[in-house]
Amino acid sequence: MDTVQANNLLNERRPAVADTPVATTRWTVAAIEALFALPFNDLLYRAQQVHRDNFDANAVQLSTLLSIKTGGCSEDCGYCPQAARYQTGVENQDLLSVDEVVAAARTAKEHGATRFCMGAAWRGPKQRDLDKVVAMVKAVRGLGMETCATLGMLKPGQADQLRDAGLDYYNHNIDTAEDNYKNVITTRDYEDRIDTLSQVREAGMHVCCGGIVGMGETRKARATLIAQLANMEPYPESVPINNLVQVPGTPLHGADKLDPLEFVRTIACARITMPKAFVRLSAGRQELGDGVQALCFLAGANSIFYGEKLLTTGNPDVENDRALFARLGLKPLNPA
Ligand code: SAM
Ligand code: DTB
Ligand code: SF4
Repeated sequence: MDTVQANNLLNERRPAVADTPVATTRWTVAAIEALFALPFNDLLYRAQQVHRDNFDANAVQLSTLLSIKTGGCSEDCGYCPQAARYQTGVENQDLLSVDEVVAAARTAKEHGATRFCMGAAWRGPKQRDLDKVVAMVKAVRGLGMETCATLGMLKPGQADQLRDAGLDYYNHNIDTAEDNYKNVITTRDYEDRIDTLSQVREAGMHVCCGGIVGMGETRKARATLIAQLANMEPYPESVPINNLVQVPGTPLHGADKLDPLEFVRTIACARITMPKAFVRLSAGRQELGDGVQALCFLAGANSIFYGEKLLTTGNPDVENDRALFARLGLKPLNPA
């Protein structure tokens, strides 16, 4: 496809119906495939323009992750080292205490993180566990940090409890395109994810929702994932794009590695289609290296996970990120 054809296809974007309250644009998969097909420089130029129209191009939001309950998960997500059924060497850890969580949040704040994200290896929280998470959210909020939690599927009423505790964001990824979902996860449906996301929206919390690439999917599947995120009404405030971290013992270990420039293209497509979202360069930064990360920032990524660990796998350490930010002239958004 040449650039003219690509640009023609981009015009396929359909404006939202006139009476829709939120100004939003519907993206066809073909239009996003056309973005992917642009010459790399044209795609990055366009993404950078959208980025500058909506954000300070040199500011990056810093979120720190903590695994508050690790391993032993009942689900079968093909990418995940925390599923009980895969032998990955991850050590199970029961739900941490509020004090342990607050201590980690305090350290994250001292290092400059503004958002603290608590992740649990659950299909969904039991009520007695949610009560403890509510206490954690209140305590982390009390430190003056934004709060995020990723706890799996929510039952009716649980989103309201989290909102009342002061939770700012709920992370719940669709992970992959709907028609690829069964190839990656069989213990729940794509619809289950959408149902929890609706509950989070209805409770009035911000939505953090993204996916994983590098799982052997086609470019069309990547374009479909981006379309499904961009066509949510409204689209998520925060969009983590993860590059699969291949963990031995998981079914996706050994999947064909994604060309790093294709990962950059995915970030650019997320930026163009979700102009006001924080697009997070998420898992997989260690494997990308500094040069590719710099291209991701140029493509419109403006958030990272900050701190030496994601949930169970490694992440660049704070010193490396500080050095990278200095080399690129980037600054943390709203430093503490
Ligand atoms: N159990 C909850 C759930 O699945 O929603 C919350 C925690 S789960 C680990 C959060 C997200 O981490 C997943 O949706 C997936 O996008 C991401 N993730 C897990 N393992 C990953 C891996 N090996 N590489 C990249 N992302 C991964
Ligand atoms: C997201 O999209 N990525 C983060 C966070 N949300 C919870 C998790 C990445 C996990 C990578 C594998 C691990 O460390 O266990
Ligand atoms: Fe469990 Fe979440 Fe991992 Fe799936 S991604 S196995 S639900 S911890």
